[in-house]
Amino acid sequence: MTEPVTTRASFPDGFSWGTATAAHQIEGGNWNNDWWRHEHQPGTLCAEPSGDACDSYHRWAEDADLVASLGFTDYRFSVEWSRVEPAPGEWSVAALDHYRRICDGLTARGVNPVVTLHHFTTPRWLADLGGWESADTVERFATFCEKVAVALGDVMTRACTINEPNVVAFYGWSFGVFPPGKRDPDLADRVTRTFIDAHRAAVEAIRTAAPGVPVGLTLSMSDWAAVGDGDDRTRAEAKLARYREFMEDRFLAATEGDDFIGVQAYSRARVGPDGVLRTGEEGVPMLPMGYELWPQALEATLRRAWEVTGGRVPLLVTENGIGTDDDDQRISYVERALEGVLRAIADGVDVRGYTYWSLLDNFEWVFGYRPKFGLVSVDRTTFERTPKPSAAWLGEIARAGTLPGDA
Ligand code: GCO
Repeated sequence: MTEPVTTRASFPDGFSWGTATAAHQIEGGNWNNDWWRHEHQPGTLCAEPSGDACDSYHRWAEDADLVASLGFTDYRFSVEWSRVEPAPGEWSVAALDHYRRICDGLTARGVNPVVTLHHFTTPRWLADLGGWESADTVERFATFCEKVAVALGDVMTRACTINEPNVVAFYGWSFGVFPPGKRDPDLADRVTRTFIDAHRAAVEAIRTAAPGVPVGLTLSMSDWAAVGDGDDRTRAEAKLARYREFMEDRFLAATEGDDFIGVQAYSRARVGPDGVLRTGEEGVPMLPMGYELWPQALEATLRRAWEVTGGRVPLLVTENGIGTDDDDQRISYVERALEGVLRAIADGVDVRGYTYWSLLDNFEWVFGYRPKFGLVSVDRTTFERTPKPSAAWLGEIARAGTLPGDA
């Protein structure tokens, strides 16, 4: 496929430039959640346990220094529910204070704290009570959001309710590789509905406790493509429509009235008559994550989110990135993705910011520490952080508000 020529232009004034992490992937020692248990259970696909991760629970100030010195305006991180509410109804003041210190520390460095309330992990006790299969979790999550919003309301600049609920529902209950490792489409459907209700309840709880803080959902989206000819093509298209409905459209419909939609895109999903294909198109490289190197995904998903929601809610790229050992490949992937963002903006899509996943090489869930998404590498023994060339490259774009070569 030939790509359209980009009309190079600057990003709009006030466009935010961030980098993201998530508690379980960087903090270390999060033994009280469902993922930790999953990592230690025999028979899962997990490559290795998360262990100390990047020790960011203790080294958050070093991370904040990096974000600020590289030139980013925003840092998106998540609060770990199992630390804040280690047992039902038991709230840790110390944990909330910890996250408040991070927000204050970022602000002092000139960086906006963007807080995610749920990023894949659920307290063990809650998982044991049925977790997202139980409608009771909606209220428990709203209460948790309220506690966090009360504690951080005056120091966070944006709140993301639930990170990729579609991925959690699909991989946890349909595909069976995330906790709780089930393969039951009806349960996956029920979990999806719980997530949607929980998102709405969380928006309300956060708006009440922290008025004025923009709040939204962050959704994993793919550039879906049907392949095949004739009847096969027709069947592929029907399948694609069902996937999209399950993975994306139901969630997009639930963002009505939100302050932003967080679009998260990495690659493309090719669908044949029997489902998602595991092989890439000839000539398109496959990444170690098992999907195609497809920077076009970001532009496609931004345009689709905008179209499906009728342009009623502004968009933010809350994640985009690439797991690769080749940092030049990272730079060219991000550059192409950003060109797509500029094209979408030029066509009137209201995109307010770009967030690279991730600041650090970190715990990539089932894959363990093998995939390297970070702008900064982390020594697995000393935890020493070393910025890669892509970190300075993207930081410079953030400072300038234009792609290299543009005036
Ligand atoms: C997400 C994931 C991140 C992953 C990233 C790379 O929000 O998509 O939660 O945690 O690390 O997507 O696969």
